[in-house]
Amino acid sequence: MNGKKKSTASETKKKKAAALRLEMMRTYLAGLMDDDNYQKLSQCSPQVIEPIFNGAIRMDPASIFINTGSDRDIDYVRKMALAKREELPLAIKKHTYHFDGPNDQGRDTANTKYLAHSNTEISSLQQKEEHRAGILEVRNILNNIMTGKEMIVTFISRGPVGSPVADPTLQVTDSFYVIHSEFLLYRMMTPEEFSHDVSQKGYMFINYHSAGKLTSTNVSANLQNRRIYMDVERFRSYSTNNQYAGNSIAPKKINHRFGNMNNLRNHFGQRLDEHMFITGFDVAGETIYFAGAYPSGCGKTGTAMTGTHLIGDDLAKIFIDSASGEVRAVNPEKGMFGIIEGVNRDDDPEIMTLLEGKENEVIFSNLLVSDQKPYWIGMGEQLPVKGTNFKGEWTFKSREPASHKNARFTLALDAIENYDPETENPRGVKVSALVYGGRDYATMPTVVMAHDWMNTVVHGAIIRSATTATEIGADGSEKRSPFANEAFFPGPLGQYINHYKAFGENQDIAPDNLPSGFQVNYWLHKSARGTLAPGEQDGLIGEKRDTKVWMRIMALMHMEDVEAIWTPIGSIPKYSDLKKLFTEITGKEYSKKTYTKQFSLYIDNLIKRVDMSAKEFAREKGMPPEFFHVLDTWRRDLIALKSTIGPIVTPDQMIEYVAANVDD
Ligand code: SPV
Ligand code: MN
Repeated sequence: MNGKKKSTASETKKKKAAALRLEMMRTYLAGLMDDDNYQKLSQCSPQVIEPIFNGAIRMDPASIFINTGSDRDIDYVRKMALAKREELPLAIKKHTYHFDGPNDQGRDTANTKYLAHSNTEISSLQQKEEHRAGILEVRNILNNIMTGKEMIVTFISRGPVGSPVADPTLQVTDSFYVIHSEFLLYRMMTPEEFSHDVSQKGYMFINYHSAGKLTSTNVSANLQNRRIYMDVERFRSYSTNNQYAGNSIAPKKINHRFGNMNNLRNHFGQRLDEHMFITGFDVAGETIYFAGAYPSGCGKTGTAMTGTHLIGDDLAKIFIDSASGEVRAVNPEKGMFGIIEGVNRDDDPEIMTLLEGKENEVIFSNLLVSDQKPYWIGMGEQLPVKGTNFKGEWTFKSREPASHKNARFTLALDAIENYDPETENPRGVKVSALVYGGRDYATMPTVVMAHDWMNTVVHGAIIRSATTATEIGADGSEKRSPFANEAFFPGPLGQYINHYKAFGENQDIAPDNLPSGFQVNYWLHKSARGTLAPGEQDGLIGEKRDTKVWMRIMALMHMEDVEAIWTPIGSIPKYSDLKKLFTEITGKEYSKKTYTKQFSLYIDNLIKRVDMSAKEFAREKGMPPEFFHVLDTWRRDLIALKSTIGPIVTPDQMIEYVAANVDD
């Protein structure tokens, strides 16, 4: 009796204290905003007001703008981005451009760190900072960072509004460019909708960003204090003194990492947050959706665009819908932040139409502007004699690159011709196949279909790529790139592999609904696959437009509409099927010689890859033995094949070998 009374008394006290704190927070925030914004703020639950208050008191802005995503609010954001010269106008009315500083053109991997407790394990491929020390360090940088500036608060749904897998995400920033970009890339919610979503889901991602002090040309001045710190214990991020979207726009890669961590902790073997496009193809009267992972800058957007039903080009939240027994996926984004180099009329007509169109909004970044027109390398047009680019005044004579390799365009997907309205379906779309695209010059055949789920996991885990301009300081050297997601997976790789394995083994997936797995490689070089003819230039064996054929053959292989050839590492398509598709889709004659180059097994290279991968993953803690069993089996079968046929095995030889040696 006594105890109960006491607890009621302490509860009343707690409630009173909470009410007082709320009152204090409201009063403080009211002092920083007009009535209109205060009205919008008052739709926020106390839980949502708290991080807004915390941001304001630390960063000390002159005023606060509450962005509800309404037309009126977004107009203000557009206007301010121009007024503050974070964006500048182009001749086409809805088009603008933005420059990041010359040293702020990619993700800053050196200063991107996970803040985690000592008992929270972080991937061996990532950087960890002790939680408390990291927070103290970044707090020092955040103190008063917004003095004299306006702080913008935005409420985002990382996924279709109402989707059970969408992450409620709060963005606090002083950059109107960031919010304008986020308007094109993400779904915005009202404070009321957001507060409701947070209370239903019991979590939110909280992101603080400041571009910091700006130079006279409006780029971040204090790069020495650039930090991208991610508190994975509380899903809060602190991004300071930067503007490049991969660092500043937290709902992209920063929150993608939180999504992964959340899955590991709360949805083990049930949800995957992947660095994947989602795109669909009409095949035999059905729409088949693929999700595909490619390391940054390795053709992911281009491949996504080959689909007739585009859902997304960068990220996928994949989950098991237990009601239907299907593996389904939503795009946490609704826009595209695409690499612009090499985008031209011949290769990317749909994108080009938008980049030149008058109807849709586009933000260009880090390219060349002359006479209010954007130019970039590989646009298929004569460059002007002079202009301004992200480094300043540019002249044709200077021989400096006109645009940065990581120059981008930002636009909303619904402007694109092959946009699929299913993008907004809170239940997502059914995923039939997972594709992993490495960038390797010599080893992996162009298309390989995994034998089973564990083989899919191995194919995803062993892809490698050359480093690209999406990361600062990239030198083009080859590195491992498990699932093209290693940069964004906070946990240890062993845990990730177990999580993937458990996902495919989840009993909630109906047997027919388990996605097929493929590894693709568009990057084979002529010199690595046979000798060059006298005078022949080295280069890629295939072309960009062949991607359509590779996607179609994978759909047919998945549907078992075509026969495939068994090999130790997976099955490969037959020449006759590809030849037909090449004629049908590209109008191109596909020679047997090219096919043989693209699909022969170079056994020594493959064994090297197997051994290297086994060695790398043996260093990871907690790896499932099944993973190594797959690699051992590949190795055993490759050696047997080599001893019968030799170090290079053509598809024709493979067919004969299978007939003689392999039981069905
Ligand atoms: C990538 O590099 O994978 C991108 C662009 O999609 S970034 O926003 O930098 O991550
Ligand atoms: Mn990406």
